[in-house]
Amino acid sequence: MAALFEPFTLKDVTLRNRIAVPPMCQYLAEDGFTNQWHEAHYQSLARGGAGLVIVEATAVSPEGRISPNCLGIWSEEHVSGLRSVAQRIKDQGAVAGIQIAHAGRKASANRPWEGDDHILPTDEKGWQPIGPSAVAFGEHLPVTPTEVTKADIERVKGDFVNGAKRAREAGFEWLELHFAHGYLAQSFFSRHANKRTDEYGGDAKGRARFLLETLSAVREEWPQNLPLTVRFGVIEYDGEDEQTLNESIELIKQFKEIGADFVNVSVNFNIPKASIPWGPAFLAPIAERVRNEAAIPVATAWGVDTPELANETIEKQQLDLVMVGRMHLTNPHWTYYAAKKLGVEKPSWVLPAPYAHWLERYA
Ligand code: FMN
Repeated sequence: MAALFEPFTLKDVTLRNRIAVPPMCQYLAEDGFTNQWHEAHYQSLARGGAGLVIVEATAVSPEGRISPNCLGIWSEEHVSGLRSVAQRIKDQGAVAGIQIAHAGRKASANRPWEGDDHILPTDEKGWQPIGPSAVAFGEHLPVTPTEVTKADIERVKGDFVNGAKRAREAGFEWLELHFAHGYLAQSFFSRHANKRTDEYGGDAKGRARFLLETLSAVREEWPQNLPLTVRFGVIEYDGEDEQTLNESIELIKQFKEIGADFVNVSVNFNIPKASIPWGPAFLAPIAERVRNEAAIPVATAWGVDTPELANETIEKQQLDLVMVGRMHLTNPHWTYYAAKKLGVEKPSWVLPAPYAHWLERYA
């Protein structure tokens, strides 16, 4: 059996294989609500055979959306639509995950295909973003965020806790906190974005405080028997990478101590001009280092998306799960394709019977 097709158990949840669909924003919600697009999209991804499907960055408050069309989980009214999406994922045999998020200073942006740039707070579609300090990301996101007060920090932590509660009410079994990609939590940990002089800034301990307090508060809410995971950028590619990586791994050890079960290792994206060495599975060795040094199961995305490469990262114990993003957009049945390529016995049966039977019969 190919390593990629071994089941994976974390807490009380077992994935049927090591393939996960990472969160991918669809930018098609109105007022944060799911619609038929989300239902069909997530159902088809789960039908394709992946072990875990993580619903896109879902904002814990309206101001925490990347764009006006991001999903939301800031009110009880959002729960029923999300429940329906989670149910569709589960009905297809995948574990239903969700990423909850606050976009921080990158909030209030146009959709990627409509410019990806800030919508100004003066525009009726836009709003004023917040951040750890009044420092703008720059380039296409030039709006200077409002520096959060301690009251704001308490409010946002509470929003994450309420988001986690609602995610559970909606039936999700795998929770991912978005601590990556330059959004609010990641920017708190960043030397580029966080210039605070109070206890939420300064050295790594201060910059970590918001992340640790948020995780800890969510841990109280999220059931102990279900995976609580973090997507965390551990490297900026700004020339100070060893320092960032070391600080990040130390922080991940603390995440683990206060109850994180798994890390989806990613890139920081706190600055517009990073020198990211894009290439197949370029983060796998970094994720492996996190796995070994912090002794926590990991996944990563970013070009781990040929069956052979994905299988190798699991076989070599670099990763515990592979996150296959864009390839799932080209082919929601990527797991079937991988099963065939890797010589899995009866590969068609990673798909539901009405497909599998005919594919096997006329193979
Ligand atoms: N990453 C997140 O953490 N949250 C998101 O909501 C999110 N939205 C994305 C939307 C799209 C359309 C794409 C292509 C990527 C998005 N990402 C997001 C990043 C993906 O999760 C993933 O890291 C990226 O696609 C690289 O993996 P891949 O090479 O397998 O595609």
